Amino acid sequence: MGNDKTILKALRGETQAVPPVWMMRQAGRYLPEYRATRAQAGDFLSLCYTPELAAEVTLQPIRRYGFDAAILFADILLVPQALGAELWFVTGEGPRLSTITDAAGLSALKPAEAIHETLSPVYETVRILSRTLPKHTTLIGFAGAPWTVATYMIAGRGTPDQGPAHALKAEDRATFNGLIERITDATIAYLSMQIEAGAEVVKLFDSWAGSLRGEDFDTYAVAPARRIIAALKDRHPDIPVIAFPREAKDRYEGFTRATGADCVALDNSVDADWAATHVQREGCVQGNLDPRHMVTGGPDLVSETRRIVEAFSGGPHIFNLGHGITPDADPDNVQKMIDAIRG
Ligand code: 1CP
Repeated sequence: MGNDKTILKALRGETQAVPPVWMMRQAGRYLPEYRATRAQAGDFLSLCYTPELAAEVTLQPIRRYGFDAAILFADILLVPQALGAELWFVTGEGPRLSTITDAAGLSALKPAEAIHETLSPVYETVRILSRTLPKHTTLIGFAGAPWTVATYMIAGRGTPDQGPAHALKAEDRATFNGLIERITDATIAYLSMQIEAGAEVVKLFDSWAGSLRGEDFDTYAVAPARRIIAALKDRHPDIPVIAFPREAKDRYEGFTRATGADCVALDNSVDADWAATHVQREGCVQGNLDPRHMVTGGPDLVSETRRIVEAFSGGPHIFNLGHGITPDADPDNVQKMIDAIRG
């Protein structure tokens, strides 16, 4: 069952005349129905932890646009919270967490196996979705990659250059490595449970991979992804994994092979023709339309969409944006993008 789903075909390496499409942050504030459900939930974390409402916002973009995949509605910062960090969201600013700055902070965290107590509502959201999604729609689960999650746990917030995480790495390597290891173990446990609940694909978001250079990229972007993917493949050999080492630049080349991922997601700084030659020959690629086209629309949106479809037409491709759609996007532009792909 489900083997002819377009997303799964692409992830098995099939080239398709019309690429399947979904969008990062497709359930989000640009949609009036999302804003209404979010208001009903009261706040962002209540939305994440109320399975009926999280499932509802996951389904909204599927109903409106008929995307080929739905992505579980949750957040990468739920894992730090499940490990014992404090997490809250400041309206108009973003997430805040208690910080980990030394060995004592690391040892105060809960063991990786303890995360399920906090995260069980997320698994219930996955179960609801696997019952209610249209038969041809693929359900994608996700987690943050260890480096990206660590940057938030160390700084307590999003940072432009991930400075506090780089500083801890330089000054207290043992604590830093211990944190990466704890997040890696928790991520394996978390994604395994999402798969057991019904996720058909999982995606690892390494949004800040681009600030890792040289050997650090191998140690903190490649190696944890490889370990997570190997552990998941061991338990669930048929579940494909999408890796997103955002802003990895030339390190996109070889990432599929080095990590065992089935697909690499490309941000919008990567040239599509370069990626078709250097990345797509190793496997499926996903991406890479600049999300600003969802705000500006017009003829550029259509020509850029067609250019990307054309560039990747010689191999397996899942159409997506290079990063999440922004709250100021026009919902009509999303339909124009889909029409340009399927048209
Ligand atoms: O006010 C709101 O409604 C909150 C906005 C929002 C949303 C819609 C946040 C806060 N998280 C989410 C959902 C979310 N986050 C999803 C759901 C599924 C979907 O794509 O539709 C996913 C996959 C994420 C992943 C996520 N959260 C990432 C990785 C991807 C990326 O965008 O780079 C990151 C870095 C986060 C942290 C986070 N959560 C929310 C915000 C505003 C941020 C970024 C904070 C920062 O760096 O300052």
